[in-house]
Amino acid sequence: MSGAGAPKVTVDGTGLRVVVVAASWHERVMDGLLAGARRALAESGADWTEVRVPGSFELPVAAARAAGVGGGPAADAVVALGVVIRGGTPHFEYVCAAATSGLTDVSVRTGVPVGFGVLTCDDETQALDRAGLEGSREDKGAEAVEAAVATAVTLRSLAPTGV
Ligand code: DLZ
Repeated sequence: MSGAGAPKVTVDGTGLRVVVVAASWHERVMDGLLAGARRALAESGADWTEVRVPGSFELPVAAARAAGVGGGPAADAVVALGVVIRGGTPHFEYVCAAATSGLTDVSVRTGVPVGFGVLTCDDETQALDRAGLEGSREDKGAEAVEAAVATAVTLRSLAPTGV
């Protein structure tokens, strides 16, 4: 998959409450993703809070809580940020699959959009290129925010489904 064809999404997120759940592996890349997410959130006008978890495997459970599972107020949108880099064992596939299916599940079950800002890369160079840092080609932290906020705004215009 390449970043070609990505839309330029600009939305007014004023009045929305967004929770950013961020993993902690690969600090330099994560710093870029978080900075991009913060820039996009500030531009959108949404209010946000951030929580950290150890690895991308833990993102779904934190996203679920942010989306109201287990009690407490549900955010209007959740943004999940993480970086998984392929190693020499099948661990990569398991962590990527758990994060992807877990976050999809949270979104569909709760009706709270989850922006997917989890990089799944062969090496650190690929990850840095997508981290929104100086010299990066893409800014996946910002893209994940824009997608989540835009979807939250869209969902407000649709009738509740009872899901
Ligand atoms: C164990 C592990 C490995 C090998 N690699 C990564 C990674 O590249 N990115 C990431 O976010 N997390 C990694 N983890 C940690 C798992 O996500 C998880 O935190 C641990 O398996 C503990 O549940």
